[in-house]
Amino acid sequence: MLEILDTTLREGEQTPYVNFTIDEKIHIAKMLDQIGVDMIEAGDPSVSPNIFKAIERISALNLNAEIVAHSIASRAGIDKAKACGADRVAIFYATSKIHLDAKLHKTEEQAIAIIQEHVSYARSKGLKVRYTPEDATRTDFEFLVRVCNAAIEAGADRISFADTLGIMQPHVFYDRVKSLRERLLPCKIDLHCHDDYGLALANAMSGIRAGADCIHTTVNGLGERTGIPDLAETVVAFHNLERAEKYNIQPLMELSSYLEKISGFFLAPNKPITGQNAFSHKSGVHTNGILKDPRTYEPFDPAILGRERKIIIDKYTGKSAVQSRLDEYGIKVSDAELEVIVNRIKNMGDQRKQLFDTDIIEIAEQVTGREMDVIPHDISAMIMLEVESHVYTTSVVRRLRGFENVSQVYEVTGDYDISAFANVENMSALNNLIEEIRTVQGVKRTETRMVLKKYLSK
Ligand code: HCA
Ligand code: CU
Repeated sequence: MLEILDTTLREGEQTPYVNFTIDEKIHIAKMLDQIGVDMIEAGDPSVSPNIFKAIERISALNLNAEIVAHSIASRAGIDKAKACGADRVAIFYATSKIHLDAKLHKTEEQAIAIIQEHVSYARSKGLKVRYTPEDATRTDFEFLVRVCNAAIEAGADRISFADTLGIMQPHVFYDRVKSLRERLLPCKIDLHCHDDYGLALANAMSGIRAGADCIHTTVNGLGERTGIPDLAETVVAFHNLERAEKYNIQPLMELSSYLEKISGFFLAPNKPITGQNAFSHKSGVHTNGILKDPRTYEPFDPAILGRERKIIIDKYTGKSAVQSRLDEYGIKVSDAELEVIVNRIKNMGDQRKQLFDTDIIEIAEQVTGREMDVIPHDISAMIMLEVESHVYTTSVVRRLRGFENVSQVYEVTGDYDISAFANVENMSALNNLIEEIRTVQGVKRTETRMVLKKYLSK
């Protein structure tokens, strides 16, 4: 059965400019445990005192997940892994010729001796041991098998087959993992696939098919350079495509948004599963299909993630989508009026980027000559923010831009430092948004102004 090791707290914190506080790490670990990941790689305790403390606190939580500390092959590092209370130490030592020659200045025989010595040392301390041949996919295969079997003989019960540079392709990786499985002494095989060519999850899935046991993930695909497989994509892909259903899907979205906020590392809208556009439909042909039966253009129901589908109204929109939006508001129009409304929307879409329900209602008013007594479901609001004097305004702006509902952010002069334009579905969403904005570090005070009527620029 598939296993997942999430390494947001170790590999994820190796993302350029991303650092977590201890409390943030504890929150992440608890949510990962709710999702049901099998192992949490919580950090390398030798890197900094706070990383040590974070692993110590996470180990003390007694989560279901096994807690793994990462370490280079050093006795001091292994001692720290033991001292912080981790269940397992993951010792990494590179095995490719380029790493041995240029970085470690060791021969293959010396490398084997060092690895065996440190695996045995960690075992003697009562730790479970994973051994990672770093840069495994560029390592001579015969040597790789020898090193891994030496580590297993010394007491490692897991090997992490690391595609450190993300150079594999699914069919090549499949063959490699299959041979490795055949040639290794009994052990579990982890797959640590980097995403340099955008193939990380595809490689990992094919490695599991070839007989490996575990995939390494991070929330939002964080990690060195382009990161590793995203936790949500991995869980949902296995759940839907492979019927591996042991993980809890519902908290994935919340965890992804939480990571966006605390890391300042924002998802591209077209990112699968958790991206803003993952369940949005635009062209007339697509929206018409979706309105008749969502299965026409949705690979699965967004409700499994607690998400909703969205129909975008703009110049690509056809009559059926506009009619259904007007129906939502109880606005009745004739066929001829509908045609004019759709044309106006197309013209406006040609000039502007985004149409809100306020705009659509206004167009309906203009076309029919009747005043519509309806309140748009989506509410526009200006949120004014005062920033603490010791905080860079730009750092708050950066966080604000990560909120899905905040469309425009301005740094301004006057009593407030920032003005943000938000568009939300209803009052409670607006309330939540303001609450969340207040938790952003450096925000001292907010004032919200609801937009009653909007006048469109010509
Ligand atoms: C690195 C190490 C590593 C280790 C992977 C693992 C890699 O930062 O180079 O221990 O499973 O990608 O090789 O992240
Ligand atoms: Cu890595």
